[in-house]
Order: sequence, then C-alpha cells, then structure tokens
Amino acid sequence: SAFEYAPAPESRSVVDIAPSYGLFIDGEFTDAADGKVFKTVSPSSEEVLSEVAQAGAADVDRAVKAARKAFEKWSALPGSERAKYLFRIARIIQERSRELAVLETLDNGKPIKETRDADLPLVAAHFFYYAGWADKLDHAGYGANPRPLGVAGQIIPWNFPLLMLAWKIAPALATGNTVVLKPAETTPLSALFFADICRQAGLPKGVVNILTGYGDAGAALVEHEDVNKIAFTGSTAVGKAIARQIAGTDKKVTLELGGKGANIVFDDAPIDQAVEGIVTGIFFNQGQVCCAGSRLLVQESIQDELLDALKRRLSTLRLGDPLDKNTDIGAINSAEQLARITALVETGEAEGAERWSASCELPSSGYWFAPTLFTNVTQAHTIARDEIFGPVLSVLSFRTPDEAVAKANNSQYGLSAGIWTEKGSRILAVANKLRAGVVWANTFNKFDPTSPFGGYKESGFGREGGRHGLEAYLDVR
Ligand code: TXE
Repeated sequence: SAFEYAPAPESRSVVDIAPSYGLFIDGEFTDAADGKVFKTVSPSSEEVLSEVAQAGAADVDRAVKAARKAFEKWSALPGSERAKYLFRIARIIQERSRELAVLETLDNGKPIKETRDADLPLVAAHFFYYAGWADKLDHAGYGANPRPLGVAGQIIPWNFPLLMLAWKIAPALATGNTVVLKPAETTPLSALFFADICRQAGLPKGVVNILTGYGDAGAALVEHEDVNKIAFTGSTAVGKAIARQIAGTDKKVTLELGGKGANIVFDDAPIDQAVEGIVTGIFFNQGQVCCAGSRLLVQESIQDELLDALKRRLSTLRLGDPLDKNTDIGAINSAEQLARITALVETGEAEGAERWSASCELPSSGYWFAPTLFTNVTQAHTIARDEIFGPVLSVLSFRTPDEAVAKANNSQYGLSAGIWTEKGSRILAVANKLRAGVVWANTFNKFDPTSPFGGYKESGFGREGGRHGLEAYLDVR
C-alpha cells in the first residue's frame, strides 16, 4: 500500500551527503548573505556530516519575498493542480525513503528501525493525505471560497525533523499557502534533501523555501511583517516568546510545545501488552518525543508485578549504532540535550527518588543515555513535573480511577495520555476527564495523518493533522 512502502535500509553508502549546503531560496541553493556557515554532526559518532549555510535576517527577508511572489500563482492554481505536486512529492519520498531514512538516522541519532518503519512511512502518508484534500476544500464546509493565509513561517525541532516538516508543509501547500521553513540547528540535512525533492517534483520556485540556521533566524521569521502565519514546534519557553512577539500583530499562530504524558495502567490491563506500550511510550526516539508517556501511573495492586516485567524488558533493549537494524535505543540528539537529561536525572536522585538504569555499555563517542526509570516518585518531585525529553520514566502509583485522573491532570502540560484496561466503559470515562489533546487506549505513540494533534495548557494551542490541520492554514469565510 502507499503508506507501507519502505525498503530495508542499513548502509551509510546509500546516502550521498555533500560537504556543504546552501539555503534553499526561490528554487536555488544559495549562500547566506553574510557567508556564515555551521557544522552538523552525527550524534552517534560526533563525526562532522556537512557544513550548512547559517541564515540571518537578510536571508529571511529574501526567502519571505520569494514566498510572497510565489503565493500569487500558487494560491490561484486549482486545488487539483496543487494536489498533483503533493502526490508527486509523496511518491518521490517513497522512492527515496531508504536514502532519507539513513540520512535522518545519521543526523538525528535515532535507530534506523524507527526512521525506516515510522518516520518515513508517516512522512509520505502526510503528503498523500493532504494531497487528497487540496481539491475538496470548496466542499468541506469551510464556507464559500476558503482562502489561504499567505506566507507561512514554520519552525521545527530536531526530534522528528522530516516528519515535523511534513506536518507543516503538506497542509500549508494543500491549502494554497507558500512556506519558509527553518529546521533545527542540529538536524538541518533532511530538510535540505526535501528541498531537492521539491525541485525533482517540479514545484514552482519560491513555494517552499528552507532556511537552515539558529534561533535568531527563527525569531527574524516570526518578526517579519510579511509573514501571515507562524507554525512552531519546540520548547515551551520559545513558544511563549513567540506568542509574546506575535501579540498585537495580525499573524495567525499554532504552537506545539512540551508535554509530560501520563500512561495509566489499571489492574485489569494485559501486563505484557502494557509493558510494550510503556516501552514505546517513553523509549521510542530515546524519549525525545513531546507526547512521550514519561509518567507511568500504575494501579497499586499490580505495581510490583508490572515493574518486574518492565525491568526485565528494559534489560533486553539494545543500545548502540543507530544504523544497525537491531538497535532499539539510539543516540541522544546533542551534547546539550544529554546535559539536560543528565541534570534532571541528578535532580531526581538528589530529591530522593529511586533510580534504576538498564545495565548496558555506552559507546565511547557520541551522546548516550541508558534506559532509566525512577520509583518512589511523588508529584512534588521535579522529575514528575518537568519534561526530561530523554529515556527516563517516572513511576507513580494510584488506587482509584479518580486518583489516576487527578494525578494525570496535575501537570502544567496537557498533550498526551494513555489508558490501559480491558474495560471499554472505563476507557471512555477516564479519557473524557483527562486534559490531554491526545489520548491513546491500549496503545501509545501511534500516529496517523487523519487525526488532529495538539495540546491543552502549556503544551500549546491549535491542532495539526486531520482536517483541523487545514483550518490552521485557511481563512474560513
Ligand atoms: O528547543 P527550542 P531546544 C523541549 C524539550 C527540550 C527543550 C529544549 O524539553 O529539552 O525543549 O530543546 C528554534 N524564535 N522540546 O532547545 O530552542 C530552534 O532553532 C524562533 C520539545 O532544541 O525550542 C529550533 O528550530 N525560533 C519539542 C526550534 O526553535 C527559535 C521539541 C526548537 O528549538 C527561537 C524540541 C526563537 N527565539 C524541544 N529559539 C516538542 N514539542 O516536541 C530557538 N528557536
């Protein structure tokens, strides 16, 4: 099927990484106006992969102008014509998925098993899904003649570089907007390969522009007066700064920020299945997932049994070379992120929680953290409240469903939650009381382009994915 095609990649040689890359503006790769460059390294080896141009305010201005010019023609195309480009992009992504999966694994550090079986199929699926919407917008209940917003400034993080790009670019293009996207500074490469795919697909110049660079380039994009919409995924601190920057302007905004998801396991849950779901919930992508199930809430009567099974399972996870098809746990994305995780784990120990880590040998170069869980955690502990964004699980217990709901909701965040129980009525009752944008039942970290995704509280606002993801790029009349 269109969504499942992904041949097995394993070799670095399938991807040809150039020693340097420019910014992608108006259909051409070009140097930054001030000639600045920065290096991107592979987090699993610390090897320099390439040197890329570092965008500044002048480049942001150039890219926004190109996007504005392209907007006139792009937005005037019939939806069926825009759809053709999106379908073409989706197919090229499938054809090049082996190369892209290896590239993403090299630049990000995540296991090839994930880029091959999760990231890349989902990236293609998002382009297919939104391609299908492009010619149906007039008939989808958005009123007569729904209009695109204009130029969208999109800022994405490093944890799912290509997937976050797809979440943002596919709905923007389907609705007739043009795009200036800034990937994260530690993972610039897959967005630049995507720029090449846009060229391959014959996408008109200026419809997609890619600016590699740091937070200052992101801030310049947010500030630019000819940008009509900002879509941001990243830290809550930067999300708040963007909201402040935008206040008082006519820009539209969606923010997808941090989380501290509760994974709630009731005493009637199938233990083996729940253990797999807990592992996927917090160790997928080394826990560097905004909707990770980073708090395990387990019903007291099964706590010992569940923790024994969980520790046994964690001891079987393989940490190491992300390009090895058998690797479960890859590298942490950067030295900075590793330092953040380490500091929070030390805080957890200092505050009296009990640490258990899987015993595994960590490679001598690169950034690594062994799968870890904390017991004796109370809600007052920092590790029960702050997003760690690493392979670290905080375990709390509860006695009644009401207590589980109260503890799950006791968070500044409200992005995701999971419920494990055989009782369908309990799933509905608990899910309705959870203040979380995404609630999984008897599974975790499952994604689908048809489902809206986004958070309550400090996890941000607006929704991406599904038809809600379109509304974020439309003026509905
Ligand atoms: O995020 P930043 P960082 C959380 C996670 C992690 C922490 C810090 O807890 O430990 O954030 O990660 C760009 N104006 N998440 O420092 O800085 C930046 O260049 C505009 C959760 O990497 O928010 C990058 O492209 N843009 C999250 C993007 O913002 C700015 C995913 C994200 O970087 C900017 C990532 C500014 N002032 C981290 N400053 C999630 N929701 O999944 C930086 N950027």
